[in-house]
Amino acid sequence: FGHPPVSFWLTGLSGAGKSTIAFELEQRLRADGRPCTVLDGDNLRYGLNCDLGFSEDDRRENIRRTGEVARLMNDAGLIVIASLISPYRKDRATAQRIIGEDRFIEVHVSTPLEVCVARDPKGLYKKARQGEIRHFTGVTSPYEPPLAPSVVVDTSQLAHGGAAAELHAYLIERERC
Ligand code: GGZ
Repeated sequence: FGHPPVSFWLTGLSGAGKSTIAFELEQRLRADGRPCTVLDGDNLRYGLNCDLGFSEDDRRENIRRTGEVARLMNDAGLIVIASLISPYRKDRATAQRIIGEDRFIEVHVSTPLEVCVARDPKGLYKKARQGEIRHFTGVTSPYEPPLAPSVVVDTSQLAHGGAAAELHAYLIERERC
């Protein structure tokens, strides 16, 4: 291989399938023998980002820190798969600037809100609608879709595992050029 490691940045609503795609892609890259790691927003909030909530300022800091970690990991030779709602365009632009334009791959996990609400795997949409969770993305907090993502995947339109396969193929194609 010997290609400089990239950072996939998966953005999309809660329940869109970001974490599932991230861990499936990690498995595929590991099978290729490529060092990689997942930076999952929800997981990072238990450690590195446990002091942060969901206000606009806290999300900005969450994304900035995760971008800095992604950069360090890329520098150390790992492919990074970051999966965070990252709802604000300006915060994703910050992550891109930190990581480096040439190695930042923005992926919009574009599963529609109504599908995410119907899935509601953790019951969070229900709670948000009942007013039990504040600033919930898609309900009481905005989501700004990327204007020019490198890849768009909608898990409601793809077979199981299809999105990770698409991202895997995207990277192979990109490295062929
Ligand atoms: C959005 C929330 C909220 C609010 C808790 N808004 O689907 P999940 O549960 O497992 O993952 C979501 C996670 C979002 O963390 P991120 O670090 O990705 O968000 S951001 O990039 O916007 O900073 C969701 C859960 O946390 N969760 N409260 N109010 N998601």
